[in-house]
Amino acid sequence: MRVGARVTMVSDTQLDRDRVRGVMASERGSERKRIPGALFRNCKIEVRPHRAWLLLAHAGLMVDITHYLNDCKLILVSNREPYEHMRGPGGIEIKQPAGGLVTALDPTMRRTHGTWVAWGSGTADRDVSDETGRVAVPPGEECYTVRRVWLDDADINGYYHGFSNRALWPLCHMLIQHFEFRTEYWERYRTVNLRFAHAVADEAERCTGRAMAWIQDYHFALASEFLRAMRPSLFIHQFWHIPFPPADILRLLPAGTHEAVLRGMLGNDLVEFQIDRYAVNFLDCVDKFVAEARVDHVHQTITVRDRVVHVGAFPISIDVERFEAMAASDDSRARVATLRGRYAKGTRQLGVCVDRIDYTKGIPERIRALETMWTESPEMRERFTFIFVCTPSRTDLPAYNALERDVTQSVMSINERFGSPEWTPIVLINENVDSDLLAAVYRAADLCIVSSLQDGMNLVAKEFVACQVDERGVLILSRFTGSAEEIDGALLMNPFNVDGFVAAIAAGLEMSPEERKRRMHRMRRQLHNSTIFDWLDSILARSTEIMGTPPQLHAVV
Ligand code: ADQ
Repeated sequence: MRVGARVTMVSDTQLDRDRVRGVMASERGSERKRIPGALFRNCKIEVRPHRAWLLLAHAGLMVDITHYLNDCKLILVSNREPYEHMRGPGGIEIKQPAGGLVTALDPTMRRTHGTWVAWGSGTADRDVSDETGRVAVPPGEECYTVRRVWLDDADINGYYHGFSNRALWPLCHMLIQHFEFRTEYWERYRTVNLRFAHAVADEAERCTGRAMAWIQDYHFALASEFLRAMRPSLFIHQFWHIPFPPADILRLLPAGTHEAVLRGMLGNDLVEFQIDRYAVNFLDCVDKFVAEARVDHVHQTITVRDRVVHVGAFPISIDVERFEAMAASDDSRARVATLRGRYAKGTRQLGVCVDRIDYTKGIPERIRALETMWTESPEMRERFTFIFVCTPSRTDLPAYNALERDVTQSVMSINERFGSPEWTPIVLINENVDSDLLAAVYRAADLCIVSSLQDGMNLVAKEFVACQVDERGVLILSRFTGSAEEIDGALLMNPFNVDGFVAAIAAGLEMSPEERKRRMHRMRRQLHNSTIFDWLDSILARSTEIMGTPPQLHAVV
């Protein structure tokens, strides 16, 4: 815990205590949650026409996509692993990262007995894995395999902190002032991608029937091409979670490198993006930089030599019913009362924002808008309190540390300048909070601001909508998020335009209860038709269509 910064903090344990001044905590190790023991036991099964099978577990509704896979083994590839073995005081502990991807894919992996290939990042991972890095999970049930790929410090620096996070991440978000290319990063990225491709090829080799590899994200732009060379007939597809930039930005990568990234991605049979704009950028880049590729912009396909690569938009979402249930619980209701009693007494409103501290999320821009509003319109002071739930992220990179310091200092100075004994303008929760508390904060809020400068999708916007069970909140959403192209009912704004940003906050605060309800109701209805399980379903449906194997519905007992 770091002590010293003069800001106001509230955390789960402090909710029921008085406000604490002068302390800020940061629990860096807490980004992962422990596995709830019997989470997936006692599953009951139900059929839904035109959609996949659903597993009703007490964790919420989960889609079962086994009918798409039939006898086809799913080999999933991601940088982070679904289970991490850690050395703890009482022996080896198992942790599971919080997040939508694991929530959606873990049940699928359990039922299909697939293999999840990922970086073995846990301190005790090697102790429990066999000589090829394989371990059966989840503990006590052992129904699928995690295949760990080992990375040393130089690999992590070059592949992960280097090319992935200092080069591709800023470039794809078009924030080129943060772009940093080193040959060493690139070489490590290639080596690690090759190592992952070998691990996947070996897993495909081990299975007697067909296999499908599904690669996640920008950490593996080259893996598909390597894998294609090793296993030409394997069905390979990739979901790209972040934006894909236009050609003029991609070519900031040195000559040879940007073409290599595109050729790498063309190793896939299907490349999935969050929204159509990113898919279009990818097609344009391939058109410009890959001489041997023929691009069909209408059908969104690319022919390279004798192969056809399909491209499409598949917007990711959240486990809507899980968030809704958390927000509607008795615990949540009690927390909402506490939060509103403390921060939104009388006519005062409560705003919230939730982010990893990342320069793509527009946090300084948001602080600047609030500061401008409170400076230029003193009558807006005391009208609302803002809760910032900001979790430190990628703290090994200097740009992220600098941003965290900057955010803390700006919040302190705003609180000192505008605050009063009765009012703290910004309450900073500088830690990773558990999802139950998050759901209560979302429910309690009258206003949620998502101000990303660029964002592939942004799940916070969707979580806020899911948790607004009272339908009283307004969503102020950056135009530059994937969510803005999906959600109809938010107040859209441009975070670079401070006056427009201030006007959007003012409009949100002034909006009538009827108008808020109308918009929120519409957004909630949309969200229910587009959950993370619909996302999974549509990707697998498209994959099997391309593979030429229509799904077979069969009873699951
Ligand atoms: P991220 O950049 O991580 O994901 P986002 O979609 O906003 O961005 O998801 C962040 C998640 O972390 C949310 O579930 C949020 O609740 C959680 N979170 C953030 N701060 C937290 C805190 N302090 N405490 C607890 N939880 C916190 C990338 C892309 C996105 C894309 C996702 C999924 O950058 O554009 O939406 O992948 O594809």
